[in-house]
Amino acid sequence: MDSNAIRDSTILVTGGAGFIGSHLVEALAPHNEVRVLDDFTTGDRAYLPDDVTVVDGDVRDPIALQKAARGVDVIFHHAALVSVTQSVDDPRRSNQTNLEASLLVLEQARQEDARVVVASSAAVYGHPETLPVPETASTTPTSPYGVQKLAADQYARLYEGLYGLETVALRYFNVYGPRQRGPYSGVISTFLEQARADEPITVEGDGRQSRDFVHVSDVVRANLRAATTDAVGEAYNIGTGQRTTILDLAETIRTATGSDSTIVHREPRSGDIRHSGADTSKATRQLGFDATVGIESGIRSLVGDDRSNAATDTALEPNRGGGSYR
Ligand code: UD2
Repeated sequence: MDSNAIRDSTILVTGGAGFIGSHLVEALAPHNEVRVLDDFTTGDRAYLPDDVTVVDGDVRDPIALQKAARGVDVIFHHAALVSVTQSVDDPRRSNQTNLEASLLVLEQARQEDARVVVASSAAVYGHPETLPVPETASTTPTSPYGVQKLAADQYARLYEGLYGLETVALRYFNVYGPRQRGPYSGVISTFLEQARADEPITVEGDGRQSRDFVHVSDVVRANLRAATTDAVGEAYNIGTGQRTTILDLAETIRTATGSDSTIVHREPRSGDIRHSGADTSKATRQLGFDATVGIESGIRSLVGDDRSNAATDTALEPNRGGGSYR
């Protein structure tokens, strides 16, 4: 265990039964009293350790939030509608969860004098003006989702300045790992499913667009750093600093799975960002964070999961093998 790691604290994880939240809960639970607020629309109780307290409710509901947050030291705010497409289809609905609820969380944290770690996104940059993109780059989101994440990220900064609340915003690049699934999940889980079924792998556009894919175990480590850092009131890029094209990703997944899938091209996604990659030097300098899982080993470990047919198991998970979230 990292000597800086948070322990003996009372912690709320909103969205704690979801993809990123549940991995974080798993890392926190052995050393802290952990509560989870989740409405289980995409989350799953099976992901949660037995000794966490579950509040089954919507993060937009102030009563549920108040109940879950009473007496906490830290709130990790991961409840969100993560689909960019959904946010384009229904901006007001996604605004309620991604922005209005974030403001509720910050207000509740003021009541409790709790630190807040906000899940922000690379989507705040829109088409990045430089690559890799630093936190100081201009922020011109191309989707309601990006606007909502940017506003929540800015509110976090503002609450530190205005009210002295300890806040940290983590701008995740493209996160992948076990438990990422469903119609709105990312390209890696989609390609893996297609490869496993020997169905065509659907590359949107020419496939030469690139992303910075960061493994969920690294994202958990960044959260643990954010919980104890003195450098609050700041936003940090959380990525690997390495970019992979979608076409290379398709090939890597096809090879790793031994799949017979063909690679087919579809229409490019409208408004798709061409290239995205993190300058992570600020996180390195101020949080002591560096990603440890490269794309090839991250994919291999995911494929290993599939082969062993274990829905949530991975060598990179802390309780189930050699890896850890330190
Ligand atoms: C955005 C954010 C990411 C996160 C996510 C939440 C950026 C750079 N990234 O991810 O941080 O907030 O939204 O949803 O803003 N693709 C295919 N075939 C498929 C599926 C996807 O080719 O079957 C392509 C897609 O066109 C895109 C890339 O893969 O170019 C990544 O798509 P994604 O949906 O996994 O993630 P992205 O970058 O929209």
